[in-house]
Amino acid sequence: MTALRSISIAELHRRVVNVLQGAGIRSETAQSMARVIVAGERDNCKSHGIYRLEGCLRVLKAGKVAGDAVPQLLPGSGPVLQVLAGGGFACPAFELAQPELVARAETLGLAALVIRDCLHFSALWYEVELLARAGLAALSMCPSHAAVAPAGGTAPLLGTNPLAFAYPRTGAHPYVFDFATSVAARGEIELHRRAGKPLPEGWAMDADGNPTTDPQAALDGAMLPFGGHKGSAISTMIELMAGAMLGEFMSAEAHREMGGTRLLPRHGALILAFKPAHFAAGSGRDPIAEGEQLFDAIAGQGARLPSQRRYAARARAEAEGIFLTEAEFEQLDRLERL
Ligand code: NDP
Ligand code: PYC
Repeated sequence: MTALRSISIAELHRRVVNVLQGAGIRSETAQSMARVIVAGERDNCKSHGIYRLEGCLRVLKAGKVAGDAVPQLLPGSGPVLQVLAGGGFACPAFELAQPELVARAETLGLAALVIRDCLHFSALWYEVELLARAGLAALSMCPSHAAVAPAGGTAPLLGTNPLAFAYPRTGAHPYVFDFATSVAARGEIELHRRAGKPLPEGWAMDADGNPTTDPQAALDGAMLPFGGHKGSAISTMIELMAGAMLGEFMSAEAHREMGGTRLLPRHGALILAFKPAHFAAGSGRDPIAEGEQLFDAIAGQGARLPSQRRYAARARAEAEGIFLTEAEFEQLDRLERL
């Protein structure tokens, strides 16, 4: 069994900021990126934790992200907010716009945040969970780079296109689900490759369109959408809503722009926020209490809620620190020395 050693959340944050600032990323952006990367480790979402650092540094070195971009929130008071990420990472753009998104959804009942021209490398639950903690239901989605074949197809066209949803709860962590619309996130395939482990069947096809369990052949070929034609359609919706509709890159264009999947994709992102009480007005019902009844009924069948594993990992990390392998500590040492 691999030996693990604990590091505090604050210390890991400090080290991640060091790595990012050392690579030339401006301080506020490095802080914002570290919050989301460390949250990934804290919640044991390994495919979007410190593993992502090398990808962030690689795209920076290639000159394909603006590490010094200062996001700009466009003025206005309507339901659609726009924040210009300026070819920078998405996290500081989201953080900048978040209070105004919450305020507008509170006032108008619903509001949408468009993040323009960003690199979105992180897990989407981070964004929707924050909005649900502010009492909003939220959806977040973005394209990625073409790595997934549409159901019935044989070549990469769609992105791994994540979709996250959150709903507020009383006295409990928000209900949150967040998944790639591919069978697994691309990061998971890369983690299997690094660990020398075969993929489960049904995740991918090789460059000739044949099913494969070899992670490298999958990375060179095409991933598959989850749920066959259903996942394929949801992924297509994300291309349309967070790509075509925003006038931003869809996954195939992002793929071309970045010269393949080696570099993080560049595109837009769409985050929708809803004030449940506005929608239930006149029904005489409490939409949050209604949600609680459903969650109780789900749990009553012995099923677990999505994010339950994540929240349990968080509680452990908050009590005992984050457990990393020696190889991960070495990775941090190496990246801090660059
Ligand atoms: P997972 O398959 O790991 O998890 C999907 C969701 O299902 C989670 O909310 C998870 O909760 C929940 N879940 C898992 N098992 C169960 C179960 N038995 N019962 C109930 N719920 C369950 O996600 P993916 O591998 O598809 O995606 C991983 C991450 O990759 C996501 O955070 C996504 O945002 C990110 N991503 C980001 C991209 C980007 O462009 N920025 C692109 C693609 C993916 P829990 O966590 O508690 O297990
Ligand atoms: O895991 O597929 C992925 C991914 C792409 C961009 C960020 N995460």
